[in-house]
Amino acid sequence: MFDSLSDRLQGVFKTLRGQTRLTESTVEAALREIRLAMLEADVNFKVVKAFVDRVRDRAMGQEVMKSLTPAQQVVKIVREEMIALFGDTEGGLKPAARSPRVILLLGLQGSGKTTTAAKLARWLTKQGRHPILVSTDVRRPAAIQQLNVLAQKASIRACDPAGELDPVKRASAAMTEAANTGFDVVIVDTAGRLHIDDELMVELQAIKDAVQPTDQLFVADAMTGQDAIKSAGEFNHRVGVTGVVLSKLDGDARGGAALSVVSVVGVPIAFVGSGERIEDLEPFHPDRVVSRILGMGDVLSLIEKAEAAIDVEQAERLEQKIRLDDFTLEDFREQLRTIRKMGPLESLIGMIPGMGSMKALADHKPDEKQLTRIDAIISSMTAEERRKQDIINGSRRKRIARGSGTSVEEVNRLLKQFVQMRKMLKSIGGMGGGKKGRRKAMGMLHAMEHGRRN
Ligand SMILES: Nc1nc2c(ncn2[C@@H]2O[C@H](COP(=O)(O)OP(=O)(O)OP(=O)(O)O)[C@@H](O)[C@H]2O)c(=O)[nH]1
Ligand SMILES: [Mg+2]
Repeated sequence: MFDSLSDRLQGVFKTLRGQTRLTESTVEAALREIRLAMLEADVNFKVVKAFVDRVRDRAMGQEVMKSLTPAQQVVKIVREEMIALFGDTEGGLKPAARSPRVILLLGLQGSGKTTTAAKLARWLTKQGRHPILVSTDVRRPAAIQQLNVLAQKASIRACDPAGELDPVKRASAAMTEAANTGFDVVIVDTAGRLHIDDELMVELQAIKDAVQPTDQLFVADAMTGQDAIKSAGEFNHRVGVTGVVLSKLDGDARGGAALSVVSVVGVPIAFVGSGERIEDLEPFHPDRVVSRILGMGDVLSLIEKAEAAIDVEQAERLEQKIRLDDFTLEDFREQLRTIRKMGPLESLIGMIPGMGSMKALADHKPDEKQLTRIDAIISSMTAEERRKQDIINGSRRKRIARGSGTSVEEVNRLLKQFVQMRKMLKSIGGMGGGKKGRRKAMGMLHAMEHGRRN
């Protein structure tokens, strides 16, 4: 998402930076490009117009045109105005005193409510909360079962009173269970419709009256673009919406919906869903998304991802090993697997500053297949070889290459780089533990990933 918008805007900035002095006509030309780029990304046209007008007002100002770095000033203005489009509020859930917190999920059919319910429960668990899920979707056969299955996968309790087919009673049962058993968040999944209809609205209102939600999150399928915005507006009008969850941002959504929703509906984006896995939900951070669009990288998200995937104990064991110079190919393989748990490498690389443009990276894109090969090579070694790589002589190398379906050159390269990496790791190993140490270690592993290709 946002890829083409990002490319185009970065192109505009590049042209601007090429100018030593900005004139009104160069700024006007840039604004025209920005306008087109945003319209093409499916941003609501009224939002685009207001945006461009605001940027123009500020960019044509005396201080900007006369400043020593007018182009940078314009980039700064675009950045600030874009953050303002997102409402300039951090995503996630606002603190609430009430317990249990009750989250009602709303949205059209297939928008991702049920999936989001489970993802949200998982996210809350990570925040130390104890959520309970309940489905009130009695209309679609198997909808209740769908939530139960997802809940089970995520080890979350789903309240499912046997034979109860009244949506309000199902929601109330979850409230009672939460009160009796100490769950501090109740997540209520609701039925969807292809279009907004009165029957559904009456049902949602009844559920709302019964559970008195703290949050009413509208789940919008980002792929449907402006339609998602329109229905968010209607739900807001009829039942009330306190925040939006944009789902399916991993698809080929152009991003316009995300950039329009706050201006059009007036509620902030709380979370974004970026995949079908239960982990694929994150609080929305406007400044980071804007930085990503404008090509400034998204280091914070990257760090968070890395920290979520690394289990602390494992990281400490690793640090210890590095300090004792006892880091083996076995550990290396384990680390590679950890990196892969963080998600596709391409998406991680995209977050590194200066690497925003994937196209430029096309010919040295780190390649998942290559990682599989490295894993295969290490797995073809004996346990002893993995512990003491020095014993891997010529004939062993041949055997390993054959066993892993690779070549002796590849085995050689891997071993050479492993030795280099050990050296690098050792030199940072003495820097002490804690978060900083872990981050450093991750950074080194990434460096290794890059080194492999050189
Ligand atoms: N790629 C991707 N798929 C998603 C995401 N969120 C949900 N889906 C998929 O979208 C489909 C519909 O999701 P559901 O959670 O069942 O949607 P719903 O709103 O509960 O649908 P109804 O209950 O029929 O109204 C499923 O196949 C999900 O796996 C996402 O962030 N990315
Ligand atoms: Mg559902």
